[in-house]
Amino acid sequence: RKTIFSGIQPTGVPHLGNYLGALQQWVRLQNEASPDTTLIYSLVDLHAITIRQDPTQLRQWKKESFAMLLAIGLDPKRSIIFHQSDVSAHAELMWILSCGASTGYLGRMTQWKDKTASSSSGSGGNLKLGLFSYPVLQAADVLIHRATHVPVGHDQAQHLEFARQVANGFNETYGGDVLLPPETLISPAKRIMSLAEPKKKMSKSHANLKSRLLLTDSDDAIRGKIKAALTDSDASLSYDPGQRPGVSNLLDILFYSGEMIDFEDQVELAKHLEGHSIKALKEKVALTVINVVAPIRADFDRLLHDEAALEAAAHDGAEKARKSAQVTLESVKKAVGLF
Ligand code: AQP
Repeated sequence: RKTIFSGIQPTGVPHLGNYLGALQQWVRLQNEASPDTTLIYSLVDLHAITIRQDPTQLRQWKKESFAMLLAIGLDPKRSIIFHQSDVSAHAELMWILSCGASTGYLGRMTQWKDKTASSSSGSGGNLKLGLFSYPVLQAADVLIHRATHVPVGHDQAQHLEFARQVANGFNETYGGDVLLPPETLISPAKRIMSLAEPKKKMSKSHANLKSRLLLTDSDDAIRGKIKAALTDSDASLSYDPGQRPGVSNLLDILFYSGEMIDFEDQVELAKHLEGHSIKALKEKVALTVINVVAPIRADFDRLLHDEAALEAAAHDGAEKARKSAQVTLESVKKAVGLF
């Protein structure tokens, strides 16, 4: 039996990168799952607070992100959708696992090294413990539900490898098969890059609002942001992410937003569009993105206004997730000798 688990941080309205890189796959997995597959999707708010958040803003983002998961097509009757902090077993298991997690290994995680390198002190003196131990919480998220398959973006593959090591380490230490090492399902979509700085990834929390296409953006906003997207002075079209990151990002967006059905890859798509100006490419990308975003936006607007239904769905999801988590937490506590 399969159990699929994945999470997204409620650190803002999800953008097209989140959708093409992760959320779209969550919906596909749900719609193609056999009846005995369990699907669990979490809004990982405990991860969100590894960076300081404004409480009012966080509450709002949690609500909006929940509505968005429904708007993209996740069905709360089929998938368990819940706020991570509603299920305290995630944090409890994290503590137990962190007692066996090596700080050396955590310090070698690419994301931590990147953050350390970019922190003002350079030595990580300013960085917080929660950010350092983030992969342990991520391991707990997956292991607490005995996930067999975890869909993630390329950047998360290392953290999943860590989760497998944590599970195997725990089983070796305490005997038996208490924790289940999960398999990684890498999303087929590449990272979508920022429209303003195409060498950086599109991100929810970047200060520049024009750098991302939100799943709530109006048609005009989408057209405007894509029109303003940074490209280069070469008037022709070619796919070359290293040399031409802006144009290549637009081709990636086009490819993963729907055009991939007809083309082998982005190089072939670029060839097909030979002779188009950058302006014409941008218009085509905008139309394609509008086709993806408009129905999601309409559902989102409707759902966000039905607070009672949203709360009921979150309550129901939390209850189911608590039940799923309880089974693992009890066997872990027993194995460790906590009862
Ligand atoms: N630009 C992207 N392209 C493709 N996939 C992306 N993901 C994020 N950005 C892109 C994927 O979305 C899922 C959920 O992401 P997350 O919220 O858990 O964390 P994140 O990767 O840190 O996302 P953001 O948007 O950049 O948020 P902030 O700004 O808060 O850090 C993941 O599967 C991720 O791979």
